[in-house]
Amino acid sequence: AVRIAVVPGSFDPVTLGHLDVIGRTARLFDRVHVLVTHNPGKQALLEVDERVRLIRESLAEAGVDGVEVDSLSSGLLVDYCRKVGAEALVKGLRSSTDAAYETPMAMVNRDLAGVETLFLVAQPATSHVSSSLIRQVAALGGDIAPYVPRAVAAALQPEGPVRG
Ligand code: COD
Repeated sequence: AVRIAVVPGSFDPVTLGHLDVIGRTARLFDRVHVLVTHNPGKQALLEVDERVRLIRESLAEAGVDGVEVDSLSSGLLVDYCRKVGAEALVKGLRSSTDAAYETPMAMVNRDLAGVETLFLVAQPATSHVSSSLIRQVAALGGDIAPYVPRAVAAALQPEGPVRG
């Protein structure tokens, strides 16, 4: 059977940590859908379409093939999984905070539709990187280049960092 996974997230913006998880998922599954969701609990920086574009460019830049990038404007994550025939969600795990946040969602998604959630442990080199930190550093003029794909740095800091 063809094994399909969905890697969901806000990706506001996509970081080198996200890319690591997407690339590792692509090596484990036949097909991967990266799904940009709108998280109502978070103050957004980028429009969803812009996030999709930046993920596509970053994957091309990193040479990751065979990954589709989509967005979810309404409905449940598991409905999307059903639609594309995915049996698993894949998430990155940076810390016990991530685990505490993700565990109930994984349970609900399995209850709702029998969709399993797999966790990939973050790479030490990028385990401290989060989109919220990037948004903050970018807003204050610091250099985000070490943490994000080139396309993201170019979009968020076209003139380069103000400081650093
Ligand atoms: N290294 C490894 N993994 C990382 C890193 C890093 N440096 N940074 C982030 N990650 C992981 C996160 O742990 C997460 O798994 C994923 O990447 C995405 O992160 P974010 O911050 O972009 O996205 P979130 O946490 O805002 O994710 C939003 C969800 C997709 C969880 C949420 O919007 C959602 O589930 N929406 C669907 C609605 C739904 O179906 N709800 C009901 C069932 S729960």
